[in-house]
Amino acid sequence: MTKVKEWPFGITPDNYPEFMGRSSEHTTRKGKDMAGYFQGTPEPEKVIYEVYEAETTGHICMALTILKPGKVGKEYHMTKGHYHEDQEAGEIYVCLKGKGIIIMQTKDGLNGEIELEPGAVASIPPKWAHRTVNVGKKDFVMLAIYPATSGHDYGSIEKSGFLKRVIEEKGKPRIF
Ligand code: PAN
Ligand code: ZN
Repeated sequence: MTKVKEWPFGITPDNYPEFMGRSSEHTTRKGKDMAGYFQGTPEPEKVIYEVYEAETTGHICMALTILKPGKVGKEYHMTKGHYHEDQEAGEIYVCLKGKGIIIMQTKDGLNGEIELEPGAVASIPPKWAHRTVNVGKKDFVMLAIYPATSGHDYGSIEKSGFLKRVIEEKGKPRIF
């Protein structure tokens, strides 16, 4: 990742667009970028989520994810999900806006989930794959903080998916 000039700053649910403007990488994931991830087929041009990343402080990266509300069939919008290439790299998520669920798993078959609402912080241990799901009606906005050396391994999830999916049933999220 390209290094941006370090600057002292605070991020709040209101001023996060400032971080978007100063980040060094911006990724937009549309339906066509996520073929095979959902049970159904997403509309190709529909934006599912955006990520703004920067190596901000020393060897720490920050990434802001804006996950749009919506579903593909009954399945809520979600990120691709990944393991970290560095097996020792954990991660902290801080929820700024919206309502989400992180689903997590290990290669040994353990799995778990954490619900996120504004102000909630989640700790993702090393070796746990993680995916974020927007189960609310508005944008889900969260900040991820992780070692700059983490790296992202998308391959195993792209191939085998997660053990669990999050769908809407009778107006509520159900994990199965
Ligand atoms: C996050 C994720 C971000 C997008 O910053 O990278 O939410 O999800 P995917 O990378 O799975 O598409 C993070 O976990 N960084 O390590
Ligand atoms: Zn991660």
